[in-house]
Amino acid sequence: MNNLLSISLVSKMLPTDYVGFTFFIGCMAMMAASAFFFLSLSQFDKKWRVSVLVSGLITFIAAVHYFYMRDYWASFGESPTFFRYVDWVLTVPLMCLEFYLILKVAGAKQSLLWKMIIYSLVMLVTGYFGEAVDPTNAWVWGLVSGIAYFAIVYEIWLGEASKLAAAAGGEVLSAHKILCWFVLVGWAIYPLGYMLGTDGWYTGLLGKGNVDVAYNIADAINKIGFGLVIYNLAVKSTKE
Ligand SMILES: *C/C=C(C)/C=C/C=C(C)/C=C/C1=C(C)CCCC1(C)C
Repeated sequence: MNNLLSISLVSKMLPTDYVGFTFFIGCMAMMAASAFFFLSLSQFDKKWRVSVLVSGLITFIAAVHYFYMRDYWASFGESPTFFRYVDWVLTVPLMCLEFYLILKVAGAKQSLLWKMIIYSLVMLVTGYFGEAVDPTNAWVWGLVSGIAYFAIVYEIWLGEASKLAAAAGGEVLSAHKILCWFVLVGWAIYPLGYMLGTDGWYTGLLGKGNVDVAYNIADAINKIGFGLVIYNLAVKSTKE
């Protein structure tokens, strides 16, 4: 049997394997969050259901990847970089979709959605090249990725998306602001993890660390946190 086929869902985990532990907790947290979002759907007005559904899809897609990643780590003791990036390529555009969906009340156009999706794909594809394809130039790929990341930050904090949020006002504006902080602070954990996991001019400053622990913590904060902000917005707007 080849290596991929022999991956099983029950592999050994040592008590000292804290990386494996964060993968395990990630599986459970993402699953629980998905159940929570899906089961809450019927309580909301129709126009909010899609947003909460997308929150659930984000954590559900992550849950499935976490099962694979946990097992990959347990079997090979290596970072599951490929599954990690497949997960992100699916879930980060869905997070861009969340911005678009809540800003639709203020007239957000599809061009805003596509712009953000393109920025996020540039950010992730270049990040993958730096980690998996051309790690000797990790810092160059990381820099390009970082520029795309700042384009997203700019768009939501100061660009078109921020203007739409201001026009929407009320609960949409407050939710948008919290999501902006998630992207600025919560998402910044990823480039930090990248710098701990790759070699570059920054290695002397930061030292080396476990990239998966950083990514797993960041995913839990960002995917579940993002979903809860949307959930909260849906609860408040349904009551009004
Ligand atoms: C659910 C997954 C999320 C929100 C993933 C977000 C990932 C990033 C913001 C990654 C950013 C990166 C950089 C800004 C530079 C280095 C390479 C990356 C891809 C780690």
